[in-house]
Amino acid sequence: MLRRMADALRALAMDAVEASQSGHPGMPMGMADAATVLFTRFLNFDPAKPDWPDRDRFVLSAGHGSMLLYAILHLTGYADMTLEELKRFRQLGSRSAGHPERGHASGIETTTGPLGQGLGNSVGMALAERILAARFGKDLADHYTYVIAGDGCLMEGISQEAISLAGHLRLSKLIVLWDDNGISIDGGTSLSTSENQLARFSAAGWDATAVDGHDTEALAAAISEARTSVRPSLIACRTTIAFGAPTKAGSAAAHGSPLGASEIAGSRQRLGWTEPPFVLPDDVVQFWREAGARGGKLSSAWQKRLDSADAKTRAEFSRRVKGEISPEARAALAQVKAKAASEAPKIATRQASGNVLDALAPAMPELIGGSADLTGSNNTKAKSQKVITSKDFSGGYIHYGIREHGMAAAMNGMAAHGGIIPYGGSFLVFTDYCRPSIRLSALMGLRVIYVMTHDSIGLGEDGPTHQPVEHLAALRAIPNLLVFRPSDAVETAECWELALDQSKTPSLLALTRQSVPPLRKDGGAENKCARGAYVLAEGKAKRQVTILATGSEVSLALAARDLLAQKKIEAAVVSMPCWELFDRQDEAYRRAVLGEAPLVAVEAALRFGWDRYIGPKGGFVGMTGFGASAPAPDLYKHFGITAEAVCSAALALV
Ligand SMILES: Cc1ncc(C[n+]2csc(CCOP(=O)(O)OP(=O)(O)O)c2C)c(N)n1
Repeated sequence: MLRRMADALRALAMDAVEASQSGHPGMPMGMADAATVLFTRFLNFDPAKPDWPDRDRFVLSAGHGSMLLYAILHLTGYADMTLEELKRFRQLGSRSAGHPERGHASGIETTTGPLGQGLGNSVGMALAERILAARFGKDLADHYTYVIAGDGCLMEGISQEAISLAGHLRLSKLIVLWDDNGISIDGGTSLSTSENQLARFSAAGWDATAVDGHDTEALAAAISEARTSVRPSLIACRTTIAFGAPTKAGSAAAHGSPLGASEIAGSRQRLGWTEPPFVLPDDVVQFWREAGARGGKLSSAWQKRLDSADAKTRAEFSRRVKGEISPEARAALAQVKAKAASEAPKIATRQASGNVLDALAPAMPELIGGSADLTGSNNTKAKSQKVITSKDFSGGYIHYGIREHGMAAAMNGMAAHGGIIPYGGSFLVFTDYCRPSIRLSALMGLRVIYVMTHDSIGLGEDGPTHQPVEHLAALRAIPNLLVFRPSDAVETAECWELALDQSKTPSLLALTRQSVPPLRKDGGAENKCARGAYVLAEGKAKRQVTILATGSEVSLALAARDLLAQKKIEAAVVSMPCWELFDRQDEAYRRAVLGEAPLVAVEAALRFGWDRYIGPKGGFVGMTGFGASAPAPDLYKHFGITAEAVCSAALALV
């Protein structure tokens, strides 16, 4: 029966790809046997309760094989993946998008398609399980993370970061099934790789074994074995792409285009599948539904365990899974804002961020921090945070190593898993090293917080390789990402509060290495950064010019305002820590902030993007190219980012 159940997946994949004349039939046909074994014998899931927190997680990292997942979701009884949805594969508004998209249908744990990302996410999911188990015990958190990955996932650089982190942390409940079919788009994988993957995984601390990916008993034995391992496990499933297709099996021709009518007819014959397209035999459906129903008992038993837990544990677990901010965390935020306002420290915003974390961490155990080997520079580790190790997952801080991409993908996995709010640090310039994952945080709508310090030429001597100039613009271009650039300690605390409050949006804090003067003396109930931009200093009489600034340049704008005042020019200064939030405000507010007077913007970065506020005729003081290696004050002078320059730019407009 397993074979016929797998053939149902093959038939649905062929038929859906044929119907839409688009998609990838080969991978689902090749991995159908392995997926059938996994879903019928091992994976704990409940289509009636897709969000059951202790379900096993399944990640289709080879997202181009999306039909494999959709067919399984349909057959196991997920209500929203109807046969109609399969017939509308890849059509506008269908749940069965080209690649699996989190949120489009229940049972899709994460968005995949950019190869390797799913594998990276799975490391975060497996880590999240360990962290929750350390706090809540096996009764509430005890599940596996299974991945299907292809050659492409393993070739991508991100896989190295993911694998090596998982091996180091001994994420023993992470099990990867590799679709070892020797084929990618250009042809045989021998065109481009000759790596010994088993040796590679072993070297990273994994168990690695190979099986015939069409032998269901061998697959089951390998998965059983992997579940008992003390290390993460790779199972190389040797498969034939488009298994069953008479001429295209085993060839790249089956990868990314419909098989065509005659090849499909031939496949049906070979497989002994006599049903017409999208028709499923009752007995096969029944077996699949039974596999889907397996989890009902498990999820109810789990629910009983939660219900019988003590009230405090129950409430805390539920709060964390819902992603609600506790009153204790709110109080800590209020306190740290008030403290920043009253003490008015002249510190770098990275340090101000560190102060926020020192206050927050004890009150917010769900906050899991880390850095890609720049902990001391990013100020990401709170004093109270214990380091998470392979032997002890009860801590709150992860040394991700020099693996920005792996860190970001793992954070996406943790956020997608639920129960955790991840943040992680690096230098702003290295957002380039993890941009694909940042983009996916945004696309999926995950609360992931990027703490990116050394945010301009203000970092000084490390020079242009380390000085971001185009990064703010590039990050602001990503939809559904809040880019914050706070100007002082109070704004930093406010921006942290806003980032934590976004349940469906990632945030990035761009923070200075260098000290900045305190600008805000009020740190009360009103979060001024919440509107994205606000008038920090108004003109005493009618404004003649408005200066827009972010982060470390807000103090320059204020100094320029003083210079202008000496020349009897009335200038207002607008602090603009978050463009995206400002753009969401109503027109009246935006107009009131920007005013009617000519506009000058100052930001130690490229002008790119600023024209939307200042217009093509507006003044801009910032960078026009790469930075240089020198002490920060010399660089600001050298590149002309000074109060005098802002003053001149303003004078040129009034
Ligand atoms: C980062 C990234 N680069 C390129 C692609 C385009 N692409 C989709 S599938 C694929 C080949 C993948 O080969 P493999 O994982 O062996 O899948 P199979 O051919 O076995 O289905 C490529 C290059 C992608 N989806 N993501």
